[in-house]
Amino acid sequence: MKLKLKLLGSIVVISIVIAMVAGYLVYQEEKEPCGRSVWYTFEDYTSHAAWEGVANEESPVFTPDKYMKKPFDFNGYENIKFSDDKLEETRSDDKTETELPLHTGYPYQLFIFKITSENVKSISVKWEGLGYFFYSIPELTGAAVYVWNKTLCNWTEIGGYSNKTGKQIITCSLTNPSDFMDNGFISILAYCKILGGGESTSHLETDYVEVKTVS
Ligand SMILES: [Ca+2]
Repeated sequence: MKLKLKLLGSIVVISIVIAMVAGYLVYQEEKEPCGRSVWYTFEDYTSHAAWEGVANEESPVFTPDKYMKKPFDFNGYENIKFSDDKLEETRSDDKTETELPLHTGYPYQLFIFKITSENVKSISVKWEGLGYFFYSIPELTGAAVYVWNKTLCNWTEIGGYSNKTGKQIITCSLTNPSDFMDNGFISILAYCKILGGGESTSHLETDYVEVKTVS
């Protein structure tokens, strides 16, 4: 009788453990229905790359390679790898002397991320920075962020702002990642919307930029 009770007790204990493990596994399955998230930042700038330049057009019209004017240097990458109020600046008078008209245009920064995630279901982009002609006059501020859409062969604007002073954060989630991943690369363009001219320079500054993929 004692042996039977012991056996019954053991069966009950084992059943409870199995039920708990099964419950835990179901919970894990429900807890992560969206899969795995991976963040890409310029902490790793051997995989990703950034350039800066000054454009003549009010909005981007060329393919990403045309915006690869001046590569970021070490300090440039250091400034954009964290959201820490250390900003990398590009000014409208940063043009080389061979480019005319001198000191006129829209400063921009191009960020290209190499994405190694597989079966990507969505892409989120975050940019922190500012564009301005006069930092302290809201009417003279403005920037926009674009992502290269290889399907449309054009830049898709994912956000922008104007009439605000201080650092701004622009975020966007893209649910059709195949349009934006070009051979595993995503191109993001931050663009000052204020024309700089002569000695009155306009500025584009980036504090931080990141891409998150969900697979
Ligand atoms: Ca920073």
